[in-house]
Amino acid sequence: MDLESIIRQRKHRLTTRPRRFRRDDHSPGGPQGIPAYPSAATPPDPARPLLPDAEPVRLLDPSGTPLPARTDYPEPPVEALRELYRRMVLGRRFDTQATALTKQGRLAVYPSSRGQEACQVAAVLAVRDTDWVFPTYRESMALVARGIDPVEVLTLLRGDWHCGYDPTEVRTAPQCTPLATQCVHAAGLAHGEAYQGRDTVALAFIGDGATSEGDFHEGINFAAVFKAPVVYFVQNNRYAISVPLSRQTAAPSLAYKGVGYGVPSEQVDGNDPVAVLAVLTRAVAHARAGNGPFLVEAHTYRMEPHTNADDASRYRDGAEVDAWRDRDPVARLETYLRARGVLDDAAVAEIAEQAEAYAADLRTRMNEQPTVDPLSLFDHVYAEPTPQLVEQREQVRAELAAASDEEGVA
Ligand SMILES: Cc1ncc(C[n+]2csc(CCOP(=O)(O)OP(=O)(O)O)c2C)c(N)n1
Ligand SMILES: [Mg+2]
Repeated sequence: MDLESIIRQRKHRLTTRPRRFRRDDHSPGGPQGIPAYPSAATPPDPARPLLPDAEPVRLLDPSGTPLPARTDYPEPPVEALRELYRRMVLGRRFDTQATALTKQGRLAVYPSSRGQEACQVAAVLAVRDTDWVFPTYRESMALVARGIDPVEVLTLLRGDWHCGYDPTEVRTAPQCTPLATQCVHAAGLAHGEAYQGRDTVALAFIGDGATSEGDFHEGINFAAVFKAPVVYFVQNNRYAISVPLSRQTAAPSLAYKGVGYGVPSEQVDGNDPVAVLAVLTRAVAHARAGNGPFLVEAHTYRMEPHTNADDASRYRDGAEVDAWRDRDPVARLETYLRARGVLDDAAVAEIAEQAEAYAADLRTRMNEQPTVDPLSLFDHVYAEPTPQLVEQREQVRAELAAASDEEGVA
């Protein structure tokens, strides 16, 4: 093709391609046909002060007794609370099974979220299937509570090279190990979705320690400026591996970190499942309504070591762990639901049975030897493999072929 034809073709493509957006389309009104995307000029939700309550929101006391009702955080419907309980029981059983699988050599590593069941499960119940979730390595329980196959959830921790599930199908990003990177991804996705006129909310999980990372600050700042519908959910479990909260921040609450970016925030008792669901439901509604991001800090506790490879007795006292055992979120919700008359011995036994069946199925499937093609190690390293990579691939292929010949002879 001569130069003139190429230019003509390019010009044609440029003029006929649908206009995507211009910089000034960020103003209310947006591109034609797309509902107004709230901009920095949109006034903030007047009902939401930037500062969180001085005390974490709590609707049940640690024994499961209801506290006075709050008009700002109405109690979720009882059916939702019953389902929350069921998924928390299943989640806890999943968690103990995953820890056992590390001891059997079936998982390379597992970061337990025992003690954080209220946060893990209520968070995914507060969003829709069409919303996006951005988890960290700690959120395996949240992902199974979202309905993702537990074997797919554990694929990465088994040592496979991919995350097991299809992120676009389940609208859940791969679990992030590099701290806080998911905060930026969530801001970008939420911005894009809102810009295209969809009311998707992005829920980004983050730990207390990771709020010291630059990506957390960059993500929340971007989301605030562009009013991207993100809920940043900080699970303050008191430790970043061995580093206690007192060495992480001098702020009175991690929720205060939202204020500097113009993001309204709230603190919640992270071991009170009813309060976590109520606070996150409102935070998600705030973001979905076009008011921009929201930050929630849940005060909770990691009952187990950082991962199965950690020895927590080297940096924390057993008495501290025991004190948190008394604030167990599963027992707390069970007591409350029994008192409300929506849970009895038979229902508790049935849910426990479901949890056992769930764990047994997980055990069986995790004990099957995975079939992984060793040559897939070389896929997706570069779009065009380098000569060295081609050579190494050939070396491995030849070794595998020789090994299978030997097996055949023996
Ligand atoms: C950028 C980066 N720095 C350091 C690490 C190592 N690291 C892994 S987990 C972790 C602690 C994170 O603590 P926190 O954010 O409180 O989450 P938690 O593990 O308690 O859920 C650290 C420092 C990492 N994964 N990524
Ligand atoms: Mg932590």
